Amino acid sequence: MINSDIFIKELFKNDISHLLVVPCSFAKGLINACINNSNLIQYIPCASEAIACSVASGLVMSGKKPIVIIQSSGITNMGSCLTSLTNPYDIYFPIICSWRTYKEGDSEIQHKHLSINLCELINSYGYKFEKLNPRIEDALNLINESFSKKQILLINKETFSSCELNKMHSVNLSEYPVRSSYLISLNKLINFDKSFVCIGTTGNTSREMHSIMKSSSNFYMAGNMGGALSLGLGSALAGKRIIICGGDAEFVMHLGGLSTSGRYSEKLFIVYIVFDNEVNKSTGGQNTYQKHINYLNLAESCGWNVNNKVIKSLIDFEKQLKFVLKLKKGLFFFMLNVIWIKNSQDLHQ
Ligand SMILES: Cc1ncc(C[n+]2csc(CCOP(=O)(O)OP(=O)(O)O)c2C)c(N)n1
Repeated sequence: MINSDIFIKELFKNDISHLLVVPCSFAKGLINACINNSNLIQYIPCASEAIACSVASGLVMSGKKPIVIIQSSGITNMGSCLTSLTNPYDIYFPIICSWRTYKEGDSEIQHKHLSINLCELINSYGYKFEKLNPRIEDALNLINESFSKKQILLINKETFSSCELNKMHSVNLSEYPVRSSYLISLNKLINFDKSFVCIGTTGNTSREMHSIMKSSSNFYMAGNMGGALSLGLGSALAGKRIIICGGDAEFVMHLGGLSTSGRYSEKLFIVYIVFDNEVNKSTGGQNTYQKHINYLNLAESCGWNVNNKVIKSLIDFEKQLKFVLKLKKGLFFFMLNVIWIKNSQDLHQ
């Protein structure tokens, strides 16, 4: 096992300049160590793996030494960047990728295919793969040679030691309601009305919905991060009344879904509820660092009807939702501040 804190300091000594990250719980220790030491190496949270890869390319082209950290489920998102930018233009940088395993009944379905086919996929992108050796010197060698070799460095759950995030970097949302209380209230308001289909985004939102909202016509998506809104758009185009519940990190991964759906504001019924807990709770609680985003303005400018403020209480939520659920058509965007419960039983991804 590599000591995450020591490793970050060694990376700094090796002139690594930036870590571009879409979190995975396997890399949580390394990510936390990087955030704790962001005075040494700049931590760049990325909305998607495609973005991480393009930003890293720009950094390399400008003389910097970045490292990308992602989860195997996100390697497909990088495909275009790898095959049409880094490969043809010979741009090299280390990509650390957690290799998610799959065990029937114990793992999320999203990991099934790549648990077997990851290496083949990497090769098909024109890359080689190496397992990141748990000896620090070997790992550093692999990192350094990745600046002149197209290779992806695979890690498992045990590669990096855990590392607590310093208090100054953790998020405190204690004054907000818990997400599950909103979901209970949503379930009550739709009252088993089968004309509504609720869709949950990957991670803890779907898991909570599954335990709170049992309706079999709902769909709780474990995977396809960033795609819940577009999935809902498809069902709405087919005539369904859609309610999407999702996280703030999921929301930004494929933001284009907002502009595509906005075109149909007069014709379809979709309610999109974003639960902003300011973190990637499902992968270990890393801050999303998205305070700069005005979600409501963004949705409005894409053609969605928005509340004029972020919802912070259950009473407000129920009042607004009751009104909207009576309507026949329209795209309605709700932004809610929620807290996550630290000790809830969740399966980190
Ligand atoms: C393409 C892809 N990249 C990364 C992941 C790993 N992942 C799963 S859930 C998640 C974070 C979700 O955060 P958010 O949407 O804010 O919801 P929360 O977990 O906070 O409830 C990440 C990064 C993934 N499943 N798929």
